[in-house]
Amino acid sequence: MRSVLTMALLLVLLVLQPSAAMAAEKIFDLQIEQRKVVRPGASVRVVKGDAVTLRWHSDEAVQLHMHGYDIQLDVAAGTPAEMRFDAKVSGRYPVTSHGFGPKHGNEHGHSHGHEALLYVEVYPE
Ligand SMILES: [Cu+2]
Repeated sequence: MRSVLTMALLLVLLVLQPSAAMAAEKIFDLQIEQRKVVRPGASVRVVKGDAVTLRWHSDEAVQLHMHGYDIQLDVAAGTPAEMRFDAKVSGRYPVTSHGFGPKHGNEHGHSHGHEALLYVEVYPE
């Protein structure tokens, strides 16, 4: 009886394994220098289901905004800060700046630089 249960459990584990292996934890270290992301291609690619961390490093204080997932993050100069999200919806999402320097926090409203710093691309499974 016990071995049957063990077998059943093994089967369940074997069946579950492939899908569990597809979702991954992905961490990206991103460096901003002189108001640009230092990274060839300037996009981050993940797969739907991934648990994603964008770890931002900047040489200047900045408030970042990832569109779609709508995450805002304040990054201080020289101190890494993290954006974490589960990539539940596929698509291409720009990360823009709400302003560099120490003053942006007092600004009203919601303004962006005209250029995206980075694109996050979430691919279907
Ligand atoms: Cu914004």
